Amino acid sequence: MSDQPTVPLAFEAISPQESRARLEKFATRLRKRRTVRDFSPDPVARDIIEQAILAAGSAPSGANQQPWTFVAISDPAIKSRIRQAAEAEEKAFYEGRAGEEWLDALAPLGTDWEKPFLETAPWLIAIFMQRWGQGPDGRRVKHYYALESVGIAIGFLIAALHEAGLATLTHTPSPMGFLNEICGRPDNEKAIVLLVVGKPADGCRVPAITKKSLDEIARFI
Ligand code: IYR
Repeated sequence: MSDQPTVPLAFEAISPQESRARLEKFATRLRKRRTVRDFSPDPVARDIIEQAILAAGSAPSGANQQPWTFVAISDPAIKSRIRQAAEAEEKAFYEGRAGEEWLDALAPLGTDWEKPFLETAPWLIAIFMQRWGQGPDGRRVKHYYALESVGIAIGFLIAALHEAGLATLTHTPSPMGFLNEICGRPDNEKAIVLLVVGKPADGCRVPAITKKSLDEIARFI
């Protein structure tokens, strides 16, 4: 082992019974998460968003470089600019750029170019990947597995917000370059997801889709 400083692991040993009981609760709750496109304008307190971002920031990352920036947006004027820019991209996407095969794959979701939720929902969180970092001397620092790391952090964020009783939409208007300008992020950062966050609208409905079974997604060898 190296002589880097260490601290004791905060580890709580539990029995298999306790594992099962906890998983039953946790997995049952996670399975109730659904992507929502119909949001209530009800506000959500900033400290709730802060705690969820802190949970996301605890995710593992390549060389612990934590190559992410979370921009949480609640200002109606900024949300409106984001909606305008996103809808311009989405219109081009749905009216040709996507191609027939992609549009066929999206058909069960019933999506289209209009994105009113970008203004209705109380929060948008733009998650940026830092393609490279900056050393104290201003020189570029290579980031390892940045995209994988950001993907894991976004998973933590979605799970934390769900646990907090909030709904999310993993929105990916493509391309998302406009977010750098609107959010004031530098060129080394690339928007990966625009997460829409809030409470679902009263009477919100979601597509009748299902998740694959264990047999379909897992192999034990
Ligand atoms: N970005 C578009 C299209 C879209 C693409 C995928 I892949 C989805 O899972 C859902 C939508 C939109 O947001 O409508």
